[in-house]
Amino acid sequence: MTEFPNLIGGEWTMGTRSVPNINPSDTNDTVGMAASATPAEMEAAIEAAVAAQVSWGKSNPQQRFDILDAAGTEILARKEELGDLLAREEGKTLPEGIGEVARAGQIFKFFAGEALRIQGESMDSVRPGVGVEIRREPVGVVGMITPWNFPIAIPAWKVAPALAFGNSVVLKAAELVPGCAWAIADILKRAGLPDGVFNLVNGRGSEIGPVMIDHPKVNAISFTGSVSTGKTVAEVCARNLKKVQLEMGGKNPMVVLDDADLDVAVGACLNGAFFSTGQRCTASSRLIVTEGIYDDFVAAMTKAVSELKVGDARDSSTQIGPVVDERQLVKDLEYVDIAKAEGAKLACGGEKLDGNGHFMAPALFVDTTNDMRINTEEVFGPVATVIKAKDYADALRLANETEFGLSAGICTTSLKYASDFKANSKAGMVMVNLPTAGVDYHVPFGGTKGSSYGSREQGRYAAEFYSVVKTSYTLP
Ligand code: UN1
Repeated sequence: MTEFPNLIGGEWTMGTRSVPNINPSDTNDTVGMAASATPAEMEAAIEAAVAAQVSWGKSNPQQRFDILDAAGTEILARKEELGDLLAREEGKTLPEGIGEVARAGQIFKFFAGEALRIQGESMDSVRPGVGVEIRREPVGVVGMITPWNFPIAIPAWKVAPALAFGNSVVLKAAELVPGCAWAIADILKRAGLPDGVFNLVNGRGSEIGPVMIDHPKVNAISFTGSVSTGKTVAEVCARNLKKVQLEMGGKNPMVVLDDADLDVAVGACLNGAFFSTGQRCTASSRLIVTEGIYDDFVAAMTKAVSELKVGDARDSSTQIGPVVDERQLVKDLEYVDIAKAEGAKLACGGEKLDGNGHFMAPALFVDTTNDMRINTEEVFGPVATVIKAKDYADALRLANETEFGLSAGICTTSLKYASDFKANSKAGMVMVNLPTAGVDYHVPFGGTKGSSYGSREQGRYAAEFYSVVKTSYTLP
């Protein structure tokens, strides 16, 4: 049986406890056994990270470049194999899994380059003869908590910038997807990363998470997950005066205007709402459609959704893989019932499908209103709704009327409406004629309101979280 051990201070360890990694497409298939760390192992990993950070923080940019670049090269070279592991443990389709692995490789390459580009500033003081310098320094030890839905890309976009800026890392990946996190650990170790600079501590979040976020020697926490856990993380970090960054949920609107190209709109909505089984915080879960195109859109969208082929993630004919686990499937089906009880009209799907996996027919609700629970709470599954809007102004209002603000899209052929939407959407990311999900790796990622907290992830902006500036004054 394959084992996915933790990596603590450069040592692989299965510890005293392990849990099976189950394939959501076929629950009879065990991908391997994953180490499940104890609080004491989390403590040990933090101590290892503290010790290793001192020299890693002083390492030169070439060393960091070489290691991150080598990791990126290996990830890209093995994208089919690792994409298959991802599809097998998480349930993304094979093309999605391979695409995500490629993205992780590109992220490592990007941040390899960033290690060479860490910049400072120098300027004259306002006092005569005095010079001022501003330098970016590592934050120290960064703790990371990552979700199951992007098992390799999200760890990559936290770990790569952390290392590029000279920090050491303790990563706790989601229990459902230990394989991809283990692959990153294995690749970094073989790329020559010194012991203790990167530590993998998978285990039960409720047991080892608090040890990490409350620990006085962990200087910063980067978290992606639910709003409720995120709030707790922020509270504990605030109490410890710890730097914190949170990426949480979304209830992302996709506006479809009368002048939209119907095929483009249906394509963007189908991808945004249902690809990756709708398990993306950037998923287009509220489709806000103006009156003139509403009936045509609903007819075309219903047809497209009902034709989606749900099945084993690694079967080449599958378009939509399984829901990640039993608990999430129960939650998705509960939301279908909630929506029905609220008076939303089910156009198609919404039922559990037969098979050895957690399969669900993608659900499309029509004639919904923005105040229904199905439109205010994040489902995180293959469920989308259609909301009718009078005109553009009404659609914009509905799009912004949410406690979240991650991503927002508009389908239109009008430059005027596209420009107005980019200016007036309250989301952190805006897409025109594109799905709300599926972002680039070299530009900032993040939202407003209940979706994000702290500085942005990814691209050059990652420097804000993974470094701290020092200002020095010199009188020669
Ligand atoms: C994407 O849509 O390409 O958990 C990325 C999530 C996000 C990542 C989405 N943090 O879904």
